[in-house]
Amino acid sequence: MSQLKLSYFDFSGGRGEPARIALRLAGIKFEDHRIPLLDWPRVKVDYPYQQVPVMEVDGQLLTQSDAINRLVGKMANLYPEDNWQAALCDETMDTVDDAITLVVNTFFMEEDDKKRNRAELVAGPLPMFLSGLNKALEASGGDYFADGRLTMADLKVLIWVNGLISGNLDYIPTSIVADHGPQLLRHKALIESQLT
Ligand SMILES: N[C@@H](CCC(=O)N[C@@H](CS)C(=O)NCC(=O)O)C(=O)O
Repeated sequence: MSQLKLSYFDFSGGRGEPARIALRLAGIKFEDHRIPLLDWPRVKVDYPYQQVPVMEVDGQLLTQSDAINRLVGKMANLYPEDNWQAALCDETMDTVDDAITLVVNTFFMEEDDKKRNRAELVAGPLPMFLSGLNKALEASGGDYFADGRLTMADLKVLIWVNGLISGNLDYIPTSIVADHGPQLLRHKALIESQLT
């Protein structure tokens, strides 16, 4: 059994959360290394590309959340074996990551810039991503994004949707998912029912 250590920030959600959930769900032992946000400016130089999540596997470092999600998904049987279904799973994770990047880019803006930038996201790009994912979910049968079963794609969408409706993102209305991706809320309920 490999020694696993997953480093990410000390909160629930974000790019590190799908791998945490998958490892827990599969009962795979790992060190859940949570970095306090206040420590980050001091410790970021210790991480490749100065970003997290980072997964350590027997002392070797793996960066990039979706590379980590694929690895963990294979370990946890939450990643499709079929090539086409695996591609759909990747497509969903990459789409969500594009949308995450748009919002993360606004995190450290001055308040006025943040307000204007987020209003622009709410006016176009975020509804576009939500309705696109809503359609993709319907096209794959309405319950799961790939393989007709729970995969890493579902966990990545769930965590992103939970962030959007959390009320923690100023200037992004919590109704945005209901307004532009209503099936994603049904999907959220289905996936969460399998995590308890
Ligand atoms: N493409 C990378 C992006 C990683 C990334 O931007 N991580 C953010 C947290 S979600 C981060 O480390 N931010 C801190 C910083 O850039 O200083 C991935 O998918 O892992």
